[in-house]
Parts: sequence; C-alpha cells; structure tokens
Amino acid sequence: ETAGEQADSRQFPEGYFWGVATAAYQIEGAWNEDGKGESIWDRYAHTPGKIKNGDTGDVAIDHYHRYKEDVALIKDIGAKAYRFSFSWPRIFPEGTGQLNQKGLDFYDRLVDELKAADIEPFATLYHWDLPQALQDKYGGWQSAETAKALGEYAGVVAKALGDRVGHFFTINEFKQVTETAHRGVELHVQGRTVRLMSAPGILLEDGPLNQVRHHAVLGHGLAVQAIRAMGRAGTKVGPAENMGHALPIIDSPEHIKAAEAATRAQNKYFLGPMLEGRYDDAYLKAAGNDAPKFTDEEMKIIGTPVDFVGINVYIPLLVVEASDDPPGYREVPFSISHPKMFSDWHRLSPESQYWAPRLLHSIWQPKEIYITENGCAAADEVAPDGNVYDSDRLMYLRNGMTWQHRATVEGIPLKGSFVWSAMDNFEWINGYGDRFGIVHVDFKTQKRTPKLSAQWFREAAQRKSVV
Ligand code: PNW
Repeated sequence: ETAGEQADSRQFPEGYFWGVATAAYQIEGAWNEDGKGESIWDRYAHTPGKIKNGDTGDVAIDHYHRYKEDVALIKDIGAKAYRFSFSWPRIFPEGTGQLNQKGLDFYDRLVDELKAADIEPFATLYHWDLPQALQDKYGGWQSAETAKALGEYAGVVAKALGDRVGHFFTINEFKQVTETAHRGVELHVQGRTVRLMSAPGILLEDGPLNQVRHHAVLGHGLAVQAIRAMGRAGTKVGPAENMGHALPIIDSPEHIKAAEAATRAQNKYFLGPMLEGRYDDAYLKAAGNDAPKFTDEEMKIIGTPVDFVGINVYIPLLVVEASDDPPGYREVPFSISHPKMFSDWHRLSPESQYWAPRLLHSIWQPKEIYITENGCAAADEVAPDGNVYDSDRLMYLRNGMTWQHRATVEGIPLKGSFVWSAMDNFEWINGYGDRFGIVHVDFKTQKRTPKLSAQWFREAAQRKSVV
C-alpha cells in the first residue's frame, strides 16, 4: 500500500467479510418435505418437555420456501457474506447411502441466488441436526461410523457445490455437539440449578463422553480430507468452534501468559488436537482409564491441516496470573452485577472479539481466522410504529466490532466476522423465546422487518467502519 491509498485508520481492511449467519434447523422448517429425513432435533423437539413452550422447528421461519426473499433481505441489510448450514438429513435422509437429490437441489438454488446477489456463501456441514437414522443405528457420535458418514457426506456436498462455495466449515461447536448433548450444562438461576441438555439428550459417563469427543474431531478430520479431495482448487475448509478463551484482566505480559495457559487448557478436547494432531499429555494422564481410545492413524486424520479456524465468540473465562500456584493462572468469577444480555448465560465481553482471535493466533498461528458468530439476544419490543429499536444489540455489536478492528490493525489474520443471527429464529431449547436476529421475524405472519441494528450494520459495512 502506498501512502496515497492509506485508508481511514478506523476502517476495516479491504476484503474483510461483513457477514451474517444462520443454521438450517433454526430457520428452514419444511421438516418432512421433499424427502428430508428426520434429525435428532426433529425427534427432540417432538418429545414433550424438551423445548420451552413445546416449540418445534417444524415451520421455523419457513426459510425453505422463502429463501429468495431472505437472500434479498440479506443483501438489503448490507451483508457481503452469508454463513448458513446444510441440513444433513435433507441431503442424506439416512445419514449415508442414498442421496436425496431434491434436498441437495435446495442448496444448489440457494447458492445460485447468493452468488447472483453478490453475497459470498460460507457453508457449515453440521450444525447439530444429525440424521436420526445415525443415532438409531450407531448411537450417533458414540460411534466412529458417524464420523465416517460425515466424511462421505462432506465429499458429496463439496463435489456438487465446490464450484461456487469457497469456504466450508465442518462442525459447529464441538462442545455443544458432544458435552451439552451428552451431559448438559448446569445453570444457576436465582438459587435454582437447572441442567440444560441438547439433542439427543443422552447422559454419558466420562469414558464414553471422551470417546464421543474423539469421534467429533475425527469426523472433522475426515470431512477436511473429503472436501480437499472433492472440492475445487482453492476450496477452503476449517472448523467453527465455540472456542473457550480466557480474558486477561490486565494487558500485561504475566496476565497474557496466564490467559494463554488457560486458553490452551480450555481447548484440550477439540482445537488442540485438531491443530496439533495430538492430545495434550496432561489430559490423557488425568483421564486415566476414561481417556479416549485412538490410533496414530486417527490422530493424523484429526490433525489434517486446515485453511482457517472459525470461532464463535460469546463469553470468556476471566483469569489472573498466579505464578506461585500451578497451572499458573487463577479463574476469577464475574461480579454478580457484571452486565449481561438477555440470555441467562450471556455476560458482556466486547474485548473477547479481540482476545479470542489474538490468543488463537499466538497459540496456534492458523493461516486465517473468522469469527463465525458474534451476537446476542435482546428484548426486542415492537414499537407502535412497527420498528424494533434494539439499541442494546446495536451497542453490543458496535463495541464487539471495535475490538475486532483492533485485531486487524495488529496484523492478526482475522478475515471477517458473522453476526449471529441474520434473522430471529428457533433458539434450540429456548424455542422462539430468545431473539438473536438483526432482522425481526413475526413468527405468526413470517413478516421480516430489519431492526435498528440492521440499519446500523448496513451503514457500517458500507463505510467499512463501526465508529
Ligand atoms: C451458539 N455459551 O450456541 C449456536 O451456534 C447457535 O446455533 C445459537 O443459536 C447461538 O449460539 C445462540 O445461543 C451457543 O453458553 C450456546 O457460551 C451456548 C453458548 C454459546 C453459543
């Protein structure tokens, strides 16, 4: 760059992907149309008591039928990139074997529509909606057969769409797919402890859970290899992980070192093995008889080099250095008055939009980094004039992206970020109660209305600057 071309110092780099994101089960609906198979989320949502208010994704926001309107909307709110996921059972109703051409055709049309609108498609293979058939036949991720099936499915999709889709993500959030689905997370809400579980909602002991974790990273590795083999020259692939990251309370060398150690420990099950091709010795030792069983060949597959790492960034772990106290850091709690967004778990940490990529870069140096999700739930009341003035979400996104900008200035290879979510949608076990969209959706009429935050996003993406 010459001095004459030097951009406004507040501008994001040329080519930064200003994106918005969704996932198949959360938006598509059409749960049993055109030959689609049942997923574990269809089964789970159809089981009484699992989802708030008995909500299901049967119709969701009817994106399957309204995809054209939605692509126009995504263009209208100024997004240059769109991250969506394929419904695996729409393409392979049984998870493997017989292809459902009508299902694949839907994504073919969607990708064409995006390209025609000049929106770059980023596609996730697996965003939680496992074919129920694989659950029934193999116990899902409890078996390496499911990992193999992901690899086969990845190859078919890369072959069919790799001429137009340049970026593939393998699995969205390994922790949710493994732990939250087979153990749950405990939430402490006003003196009560509740265990929240995702589909399939099967409780596993430590040993089998570690094996499930192993199969998830194995599936990732097989998918990376298949996409390389079946995609086009230049097709890129990587994971989309909800990266556990520590926030150094103070920006000093000691605290940053402590945050690095804590971040490594947080990622011992997934990012560590995927990026190093090996498990951390301390993890295997501590797990003892419960350690996963694996071969050298599998570890090679798991460590297949990726082109980028995608990270969903929501909440950090707060740590301070503790050099006199192994492992060198101490976790500190959030103050009970720490500001939070509209979900019980969501403590504010705009700094995470800088520290998560920075720590990822300093620990593992991936070639490229994407923030695959950045967003929050908000109260989103519809004003008498019909608009949603989500000043809180707008503040959340602006602050977060200001910290993303710092990462780009410091040479961290952060290439883009995706707002979660493009549109209000089915928020898993919270059903339609939690709204994350920058576009409001009336779940009765399916009417879409861009919120104030979408108006802000459009302006910012156009100016390439959030402040
Ligand atoms: C993500 N946490 O899940 C998912 O990828 C989306 O599908 C989902 O709609 C979105 O975030 C909002 O929940 C998360 O506890 C679940 O930090 C839990 C956490 C983060 C992300």
